[in-house]
Amino acid sequence: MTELGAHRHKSRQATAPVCEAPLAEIFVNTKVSIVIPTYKEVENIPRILSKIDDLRTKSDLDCEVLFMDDDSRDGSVEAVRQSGFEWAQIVVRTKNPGLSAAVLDGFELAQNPVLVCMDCDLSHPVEKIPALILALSSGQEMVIGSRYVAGGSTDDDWGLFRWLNSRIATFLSRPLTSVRDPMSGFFALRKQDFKKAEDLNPIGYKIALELIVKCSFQNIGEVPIEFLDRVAGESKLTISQQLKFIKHLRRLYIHKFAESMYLIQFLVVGASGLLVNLATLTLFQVLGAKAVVSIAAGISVSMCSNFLLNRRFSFSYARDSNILRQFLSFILASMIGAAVNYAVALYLQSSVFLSDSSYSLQVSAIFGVAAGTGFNFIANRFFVFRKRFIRVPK
Ligand SMILES: Nc1nc2c(ncn2[C@@H]2O[C@H](COP(=O)(O)OP(=O)(O)O)[C@@H](O)[C@H]2O)c(=O)[nH]1
Ligand SMILES: [Mg+2]
Repeated sequence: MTELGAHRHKSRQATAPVCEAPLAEIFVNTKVSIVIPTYKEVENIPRILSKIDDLRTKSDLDCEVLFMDDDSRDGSVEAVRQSGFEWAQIVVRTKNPGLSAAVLDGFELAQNPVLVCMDCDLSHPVEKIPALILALSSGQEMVIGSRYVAGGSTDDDWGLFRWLNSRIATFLSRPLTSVRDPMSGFFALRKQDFKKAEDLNPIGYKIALELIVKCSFQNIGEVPIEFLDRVAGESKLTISQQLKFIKHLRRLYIHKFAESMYLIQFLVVGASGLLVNLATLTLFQVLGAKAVVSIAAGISVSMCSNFLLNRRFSFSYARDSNILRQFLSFILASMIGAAVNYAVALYLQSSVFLSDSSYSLQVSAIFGVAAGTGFNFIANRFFVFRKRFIRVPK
């Protein structure tokens, strides 16, 4: 394990036993399904098959290969057939296209207890598959071929943009996992663990990250890999895929930090309401409106924007409910929230501080705002935008 350079990420769990068995012994009992998502990879299919064939011969690895192709119609099907390898098959998908969906379908179809996912473009070194399996057999729940642990690397001609992109994506996923390279498309796990995944959502490109969060893996190993740029064919990673990543991240955050995510989004919306309030107020002022009108306009517009943003983001699960009913209860909750704010501030000022010592009014007001916001959050979460449970008729 150590000599293979696998790095462990653990959380409060006992250290997995280090496996000392030689490769061949491990492979006697390990059957592997290699799942390769493909879209227009006709040039790369024979190359990766020939590398996997070499590996099978050298290491006695018993594996099947499943190309999960999104109807490329570029000769990929023929390329797999012509290879003559009975252990390789291609599945042509015509519904629900997408890299992650293709990988998940492949994992469902896979016949063997160990699953490996890798790209077809030879960016991921086939020779590292044994190292992934070895680390898995030493007790890890998932093992990732990693560019960002000691010994790992990306191709030298990765442009600054691509490097930054990958690094920023990894940074944004940090609260979800301590894995150094959760964006990697090269990883191994057990089929039985994959089956435990809750509520998998095959959005975007980052299938490893999805599995790490949805399978709640605690014990993940990383094996350094040298990531090579593709030589043939083109990358399918587009700007729209990058935007999907933000959506994907938000869903994973909500999955992992459910209640605190509602609160964080509610507070961000509240802060945006302050900006909307000030902008509206200033606009009315510039247009020559009186102060009473400008202030009222600021409050009204920001309440509407807060309502709409909370409905769309903070409590998006409730956005199919009746909007008018929600809006009226939102106004009611805000009014009660304002009263709570007022009462707490007044009580502190008159009964606790008992004097007008320096800044006591401001301190009272801050506690008032905190109490009002807390009330507003609870009222919104459990009353205005409450979850509706639909009773299933018997
Ligand atoms: N089935 C399927 N495979 C895809 C799709 N998009 C990309 N792939 C495959 O996923 C792997 C990684 O894609 P690639 O374009 O190389 O992404 P990059 O390495 O991030 O530039 C390759 O094997 C692609 O052929 C898709 O929409 N469907
Ligand atoms: Mg690639």
